[in-house]
Amino acid sequence: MTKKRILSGMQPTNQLHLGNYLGALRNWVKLQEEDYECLFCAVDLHAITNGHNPAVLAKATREIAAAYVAAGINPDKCTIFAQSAVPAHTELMWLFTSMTPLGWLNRMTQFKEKAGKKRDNASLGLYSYPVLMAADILVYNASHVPVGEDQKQHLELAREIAGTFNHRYAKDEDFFTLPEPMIMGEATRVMSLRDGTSKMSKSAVSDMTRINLTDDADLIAQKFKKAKTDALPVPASKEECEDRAEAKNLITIYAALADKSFDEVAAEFGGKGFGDFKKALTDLAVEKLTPITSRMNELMSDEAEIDRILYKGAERANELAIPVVKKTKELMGFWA
Ligand code: AQP
Repeated sequence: MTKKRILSGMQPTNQLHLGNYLGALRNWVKLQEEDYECLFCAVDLHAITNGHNPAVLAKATREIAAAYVAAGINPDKCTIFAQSAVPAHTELMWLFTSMTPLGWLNRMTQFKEKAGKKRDNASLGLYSYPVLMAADILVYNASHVPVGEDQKQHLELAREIAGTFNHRYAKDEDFFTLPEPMIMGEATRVMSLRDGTSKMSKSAVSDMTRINLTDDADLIAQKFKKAKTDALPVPASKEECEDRAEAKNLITIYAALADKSFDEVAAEFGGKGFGDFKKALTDLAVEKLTPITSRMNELMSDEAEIDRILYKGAERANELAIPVVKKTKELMGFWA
């Protein structure tokens, strides 16, 4: 029987942060031990949709690959590659654009958030991002996509596109697998350290809003120390977190890093001052992240090794993706 297949990716837009790690990467490391074929890419084509710096794109792509390996993804077991090294993604995306009504894209909250008030200046790439994401997934017939909560809506769109294609061109047979989102762990949506109502994000202007995987112990301590909280003691339960988004976020982060439940951590620290809690949180984050950071730095000093991993990954990814696009075009009636 064919193995179930996982596809997921991260954008080389900036440094990876704790949200990317807890919401996605850490879960991938666990999943590679299960019965899945795993493909993990650096989604560099997505990274250009909101403006980018050509001088750092390749380096950021290598950094993503280095972060994957440093966090524990085994390149001999999983396929690690750059999205742009597999042209089938963009070809399939184009085929999908003609079966994606604008109304579906208009619902996407990520576009609304990223385009903000300057919607008319936002690129077509940013708007059509979810269609490319659908192609990223469907071109491998991935059965499961481990992502953070923020990507759930895009996954639903990928399922709608797959369903539309199957209905229109494949006589309702399951040519494209409808992918299942996998939203795992306590920290499915890590929030900004300065505003508990907005997501921790690579592209947020202030670096103090996030813990980067490349931050050293001093910087981690400084960022948690300055993280917004309130004048009350640490909440002792979820119920006490009402209107206390920042406190809830810090407990969630602690729970995810410690592999404990939210309730366990709230019971342990509830009623104490935030000073003590932030100190414990810093120690825990440093303990968990420092080995990843140093391994990442080590890997980044050996570019040739990262390129070897990316090259091998691209070969395998192309091998899987090219026949899918070929068959898609055949089903759509293209001259071959
Ligand atoms: N704050 C978060 N909490 C939990 N999971 C998160 N992810 C991102 N932010 C959080 C998950 O990380 C994976 C890779 O995300 P991405 O690189 O594709 O970009 P994104 O989702 O758009 O994340 P950012 O940090 O906000 O990037 P920018 O600012 O560059 O757009 C995904 O699985 C995502 O769910």
